[in-house]
Parts: sequence; C-alpha cells; structure tokens
Amino acid sequence: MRIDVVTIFPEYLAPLDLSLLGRARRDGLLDIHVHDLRTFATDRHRTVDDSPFGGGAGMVMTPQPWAAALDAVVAQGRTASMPSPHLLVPGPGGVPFTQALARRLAGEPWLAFACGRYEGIDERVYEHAAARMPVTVVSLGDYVLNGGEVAVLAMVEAIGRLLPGVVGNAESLVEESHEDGLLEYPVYTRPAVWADGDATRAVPPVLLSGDHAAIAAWRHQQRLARTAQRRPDLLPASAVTTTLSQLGLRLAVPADAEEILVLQRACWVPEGRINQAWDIPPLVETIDDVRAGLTAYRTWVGHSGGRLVVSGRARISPEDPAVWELGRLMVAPDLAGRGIGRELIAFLESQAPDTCRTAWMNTGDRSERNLRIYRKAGYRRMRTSPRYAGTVELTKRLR
Ligand code: 6GU
Repeated sequence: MRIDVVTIFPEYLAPLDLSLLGRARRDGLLDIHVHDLRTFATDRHRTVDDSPFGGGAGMVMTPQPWAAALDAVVAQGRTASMPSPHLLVPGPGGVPFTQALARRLAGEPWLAFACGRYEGIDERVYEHAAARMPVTVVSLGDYVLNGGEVAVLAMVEAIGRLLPGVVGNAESLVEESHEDGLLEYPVYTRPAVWADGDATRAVPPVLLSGDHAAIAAWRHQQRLARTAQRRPDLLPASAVTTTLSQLGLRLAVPADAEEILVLQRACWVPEGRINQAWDIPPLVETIDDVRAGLTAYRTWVGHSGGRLVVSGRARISPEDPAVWELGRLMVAPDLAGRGIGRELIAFLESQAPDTCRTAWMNTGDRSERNLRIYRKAGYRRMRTSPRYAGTVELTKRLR
C-alpha cells in the first residue's frame, strides 16, 4: 500500500519509522511518503494561511499550496493501475473512523492524508481534490485536536496493521475489541497468585481449569458485561436493559413526539392483530394527535441504547378529580418479559397527586397479556359498561 501525507510538520510523522509499521516500511509492505506543504507555497515567506473571509477567529489554510501539493502527490504516485489516491482529511467534523472503515481502507492500494491546522482548509481545496480523487473527511472522535497529524498516526497504525504480513500473528487480529462488536475480555499471565503488597490477587480460577468450553463461556460473559458497562451503545437495548431504573425516565418534551408515535405503533400492532381491528386509536393517531396528548397528559419516556423504549402517561380524570387516569403504557417489544411494564405502572401510580384515591386504565377485552399484567398489579374490572366497545376498564384503589 502506498500512503502519502501532506503536512506543515513532517517531523510529527517520524514515529511511522518505529515498531511494526517501521518494519513494514523497511520490508516494502508500506510505502509511506511525507510531504512538507510549505515547499509548495510560491511566495517569499512560504505562507500557507490567511485570515477568514467573513471574520471569525484564527487562520484558514490557503488553497494554492494545497492544490499544488495534491497535484504533485498524484503526479508522483500515479500508475496505470492506480490513477489517484483516496484522499482522507482528518478533522473533528468528519465521518467516524471505525474498525470497519479501517478494514475498508486497508483494501485500497493508495491513500493520501491532508493534515489541516488552524481553523481548517479553504473549502475550495475539497472541490479541487474531489474533481480528481475520492475524498473523505474522517474524525477519530468527538474532541478537538490541534491538527490532523496525530490522527494520521492513529489511522495509519489502525489501517497498516490490517495489511497481510504487518502483524505476525493473524489470530490476534481476529480476537480483538471491535472486530465483532464486543469489547475484549480481560487477560492474565503468571503468577497465578500475585502478592501485591498487602493485597493478594489471584487469576480467575476458570482460566486454570483446563476446561476450554468453560473458559470460552466465561470470556464471552466478560465481554458482554464489559461492553454493557463501558459501551452500552454497542449493544442492542435488549442486552443492556433489565429494569426501569436503568432507563432514567423523564417527562416527555414535544421533540419526543415522533419517537413516541413509532413506539406506539410497534406496541399496538399486536393489539390490532388480536382484535382484527386496525382502526384502534393508538394505531391511527397522527403526529399531531401525539403532540396534543403531550399537553393533555403528563407523559414520561425512557431510553436505552439511544432509542426511546418506554413511555406512559397519566392525568387527573377530567370527569372525576379523585381518579388518576393511566394510559399509553408502552414497552418496546424487544424488552418484553422483563417486568418493565409492571415497574412502569408502579411509577405512574407513584406520580398520582394525594387528591386521587383510585387509578384507572382501559385495554382491549381480548388483550390477555395486558389483562394479566394489570391484574397482577392489583387492577380489577369495573362492573359498569365500558365507554368504548371491545375494551375493558380497570381500577385500583391507591389510598
Ligand atoms: Cl481526525 N483531526 C483533528 N484535527 N481533530 C480531531 C480529529 C481529527 N478527530 C477528533 N478530533
């Protein structure tokens, strides 16, 4: 693989001569060329920056040296089979640099990196480059570095080590954090029992058992637990969430309406199927109906893995101020069976004002599952006939 790096600090890239990447360069697996942007500036002072049009802080890198440098890189490196590199521009505003992206880039024959400094590179440089080669702005994460050089060191290492022959043990490339969406399990070596001053620290016994199936199962458990603890965003909500308290319920705001509507449809489709009725209100409501509901009721929402997965609402009955009316109790179908619905009911009851003596709700009269949950929560069928055909009304004494 050929890699070109354009920078005003070529010395920053010196570590690419060390360790595994250094050896890969000497072995000819990696052909890295570092270029000093200033040598492409034509003025007497080798200027590469100027103040921004429209005002604002800092300096902007000027287009002329960049265009000349990128043209020179292409002219120097092009071959019949490699007409141009894939240009990567490190910056906090880019697409996330992930293991998956590293793997895709490791399959390309020629990469070029353009290291910006100051407040960025004149936007027309991107247009100049895009007319000649594929261009991708990439970010290491949600924080700001002073320039792209350190990011290039990280990216070249992540990409380079995936090239055949760069890392000796190919297996160590597979058994790694992020290769299959989970973090790595903890590792231990001798001594089996370490006298650490006042403490005695032993290796988990399963690792000394010789039982390879048990070791694999333990390691998998450790990976799941670590991922849930440190990177819950990598796991599906169903693997992270077991209780309502993990969801951090909060009062809904108007911006939640869209996601509430999605959850509502997901939760009531099974009801529609049971009742062979697709005109039940939660299925036909529009986004405006949901928004109106947010003003008429107090609605709570809970999130897991970046998704809205739980919601419920309540109000003082407009007909009887002693009645606390619950409704739209929803738990995402993939979180069913964890008792979250039961916890949600208890939470909504706990929000009742002291003036409410009973809680009230209704559900479809064929909704066995709901009826079972509500019965367990202490709700009983009212003897009066229900307001809506096909529904039952349920109450519970609160105080
Ligand atoms: Cl790739 N470059 C710069 N300059 N800052 C960053 C970054 C990259 N990723 C996060 N912050």
